[in-house]
Amino acid sequence: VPHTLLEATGEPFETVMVKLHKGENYADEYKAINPRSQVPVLVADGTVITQIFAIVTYLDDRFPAMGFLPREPLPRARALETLAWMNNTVHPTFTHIFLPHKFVGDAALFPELKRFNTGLYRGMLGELQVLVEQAGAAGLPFLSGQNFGPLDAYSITLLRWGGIAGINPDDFPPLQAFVQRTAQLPHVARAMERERLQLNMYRPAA
Ligand SMILES: N[C@@H](CCC(=O)N[C@@H](CS)C(=O)NCC(=O)O)C(=O)O
Repeated sequence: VPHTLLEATGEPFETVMVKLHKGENYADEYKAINPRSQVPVLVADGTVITQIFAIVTYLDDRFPAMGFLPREPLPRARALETLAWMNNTVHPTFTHIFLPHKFVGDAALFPELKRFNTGLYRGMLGELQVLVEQAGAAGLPFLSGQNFGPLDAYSITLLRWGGIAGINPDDFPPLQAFVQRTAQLPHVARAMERERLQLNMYRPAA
């Protein structure tokens, strides 16, 4: 999400790959940057910023001409409401599926934790699709208005993760169409290409 915003600004920035599956985020070198061992991290002017919410609101303040988030108080509150929901509800629901060991010690419970949270996650993608439909009905090209912003980038991430969780994106045609269109924006395509991210991760069960 932060990478797409940084790409959109056209300002130079450096990316660093942190391989979670190799535990690189638990190495001392990384913990010196973020003691919570999570990605993403933005180092701006020598200062570390963690948490997607803080990083994207910082980028919005730093590059106001991009209009990543609305400036008017009520539309801004509405956009931050959705951003908070994506970050504090939908994202951690996927974490239960992707990293179940963070939530329960007994590995025998992982399948049930994944199954239950996949059901919750599917419902949340349905909620996200309603937001996409409402923006479309209001004639807005993006989730928070006329400009691309973090809600649009997060939508790509969340539908893509649904595929990893075994949820077919074809089950959400309006959301999928929105995500496919947004992923083609040059700055989004550049960020995905650099990270070698494939948009559709869904593989039907054998
Ligand atoms: N609330 C955090 C969530 C970040 C997060 O969940 N990061 C995950 C990857 S999606 C991570 O680094 N997990 C590694 C771990 O916890 O071991 C944020 O907004 O930055």
